[in-house]
Amino acid sequence: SLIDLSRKDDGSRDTAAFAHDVATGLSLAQKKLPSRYFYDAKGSRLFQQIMELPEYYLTRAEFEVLNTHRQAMASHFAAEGFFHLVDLGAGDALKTKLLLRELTQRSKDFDYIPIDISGDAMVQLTGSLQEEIPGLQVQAVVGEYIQALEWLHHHKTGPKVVLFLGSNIGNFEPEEGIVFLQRIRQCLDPGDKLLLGVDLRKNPDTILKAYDDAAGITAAFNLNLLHRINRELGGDFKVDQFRHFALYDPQAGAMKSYLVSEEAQEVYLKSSGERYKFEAWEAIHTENSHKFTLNQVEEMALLCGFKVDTVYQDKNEYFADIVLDA
Ligand code: AVI
Repeated sequence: SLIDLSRKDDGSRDTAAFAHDVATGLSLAQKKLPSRYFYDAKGSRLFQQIMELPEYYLTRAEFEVLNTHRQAMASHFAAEGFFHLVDLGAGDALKTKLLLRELTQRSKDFDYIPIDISGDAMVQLTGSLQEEIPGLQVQAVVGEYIQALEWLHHHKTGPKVVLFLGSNIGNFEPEEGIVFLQRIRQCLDPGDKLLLGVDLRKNPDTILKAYDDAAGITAAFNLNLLHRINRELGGDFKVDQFRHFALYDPQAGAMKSYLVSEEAQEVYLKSSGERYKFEAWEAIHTENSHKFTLNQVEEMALLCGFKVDTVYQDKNEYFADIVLDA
């Protein structure tokens, strides 16, 4: 079964919020668009391809963390009887399946609640889990993180283990990330746990290449946002006049992505009835992906009412999955 929080009562999706955010972002002196709008059906497929790129080390590194430490994690989570395993931004749950298999082999004393903004992804995941792990109790939820957390708070009592994997926390600005972790904490009781995946600081060359791959998949992923605006908001972006540009700031630990206009041009948006002017080489900021130190995570956790319990890492120490206790 699937709960869709992203549909309004009449069944339509919320394009009003998208239209509002795009109009606001394109009106700023330094233009920006929120990265959460990357993930329409096409964008979600491109992100799947990114996760298979040789340069995008994050997914492989986290897979190694979970594969190496799945037994320890499962013992940790399943120690005290029934619990809800909540997966924020589950996607295809390729990594979570390692844990799910480990947990089902031990006991069936949990249910799995994958949450994702992509409805397509949740339909596919529910299907694949029925085949691969029959008997697993699954309740998929389609919605934004905050929406989903509120739903969780009202509908699921009992112990919870929340997974927030894939360094999704890195796509928040630091202050927003803290507010977000505080909201997760408000939905949890003492004894509940959060498994937080974070991409760690490393050689800047390695990081930069992960966001500027040779095959141009990340560029297509970034540019797809303009196609989406054209399609859903009646925009007339000439997408081939924009290019993907990525840079890494090693002091801030911030990977930054932009779409740069190669020409002076104007773009019209039907949804707002406005024209937006671009100078030649003017950029739209589209995404930050923050890289962390373990000390930063510890500080952040404390600020949000969590305590670091266990840090699991891969051999290269590229990535960490950290158990935080509520
Ligand atoms: C989803 N998120 C953690 C990815 C990241 O690494 O920031 C999104 C992404 N953007 C470009 N490549 C991947």
